[in-house]
Amino acid sequence: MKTFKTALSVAAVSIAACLSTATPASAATADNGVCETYEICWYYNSGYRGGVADFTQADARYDQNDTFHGTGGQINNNIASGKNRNPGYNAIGWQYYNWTGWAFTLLASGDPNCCVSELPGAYKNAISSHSHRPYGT
Ligand SMILES: [Ca+2]
Ligand SMILES: [Ca+2]
Repeated sequence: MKTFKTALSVAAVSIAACLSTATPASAATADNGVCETYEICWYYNSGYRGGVADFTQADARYDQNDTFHGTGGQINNNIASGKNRNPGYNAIGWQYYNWTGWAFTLLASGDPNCCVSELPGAYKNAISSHSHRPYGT
């Protein structure tokens, strides 16, 4: 019986893993400080400068432990510019945790609106989570 229960919990974990990877497929390594193909990359300064935060998955909450690589501190409410390097997915930055408030979209890479060298007024230093959506939807 114990073995059976273990098998069940492994199956549950596998299902959860599948659900959480509904966002971009990736050959990139998230959170290594390098902005790679398939990633969304946020920068502490405008012009894609200062510290970088590189993601392959959605993140519902930039908390205290989420910091830029290199210059800069916490990601939350500190993003000044961003690049979407995923060709299949738009990246959407949100005002608040859990993908709420206003949304600022970076279209898929290859689109002229994939990247913004300086977030406009109210969006700058205000993004707190991000999600993905297939390009063209
Ligand atoms: Ca990376
Ligand atoms: Ca915010």
